[in-house]
Amino acid sequence: MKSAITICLVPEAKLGPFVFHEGLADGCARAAKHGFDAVEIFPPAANAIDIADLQSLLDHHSLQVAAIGTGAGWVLHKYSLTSPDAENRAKARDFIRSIIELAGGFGAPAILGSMQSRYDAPVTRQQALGWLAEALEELGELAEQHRVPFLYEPLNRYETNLFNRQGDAANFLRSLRTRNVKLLCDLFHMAIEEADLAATLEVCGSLVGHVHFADSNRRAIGHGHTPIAPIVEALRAIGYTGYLSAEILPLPDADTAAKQTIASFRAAK
Ligand code: LER
Ligand code: MN
Repeated sequence: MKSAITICLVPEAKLGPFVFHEGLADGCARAAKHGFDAVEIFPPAANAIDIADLQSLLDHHSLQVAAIGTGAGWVLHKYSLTSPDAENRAKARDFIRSIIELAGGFGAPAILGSMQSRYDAPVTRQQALGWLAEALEELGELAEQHRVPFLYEPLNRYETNLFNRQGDAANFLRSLRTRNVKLLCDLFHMAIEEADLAATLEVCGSLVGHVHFADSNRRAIGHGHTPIAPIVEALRAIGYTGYLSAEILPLPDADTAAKQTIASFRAAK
């Protein structure tokens, strides 16, 4: 398994679960200094990233891109794949497509988290899941062209009413034609929703495509009450070799959270 840490480039998400907020150069330098293998980036849009600049930072610090998030489409524009407004749904797909292309160029997957949003009457669950499935079919195939998966992230009940539990989301993904959408298992959401995190990961098996490495209170692993050893054992048992990516609050400060994360990662690995 490989380690990653988050860099947020969206000032409006300053209070979100991201470790570094001072730009790509600063975030890459600090990620490398702490010994991470990769960075996970939360950009305002695909065209906000200068590809050559990012590549030179990655080369300079021997880092990879673990994944790129699409949540700014929701935070900044309220774009949603399950909006009742067809034009909004189309803009949501455009936004995500451009992030898949950007991330694909770095050999990394894009993430669907907040842009799934939630449905409310008069939209029915069936309608919302229909729109989600249609989008995942297309976005999964687009990601395939870059030989990376597209990541679907079940969120806790306070953030979505589509899928809160990994097993339910896994069954939904198995019902699609595309085989290229994988689960992003965020241990913070799982601590709220799952009865047994390790057993859930074992059931999801090869569908586990990425892990957000966060404790029960969304702080660095070891700063909450999620027992991490059985989770890592389960990931090993299913042959997971992807990232454990610290999508966490920068508490008590970014560098302490980073240091705690890398220590927990090394102890667990
Ligand atoms: C995104 O990865 C996530 O976990 C959501 O809770 C958005 O903050
Ligand atoms: Mn997450």
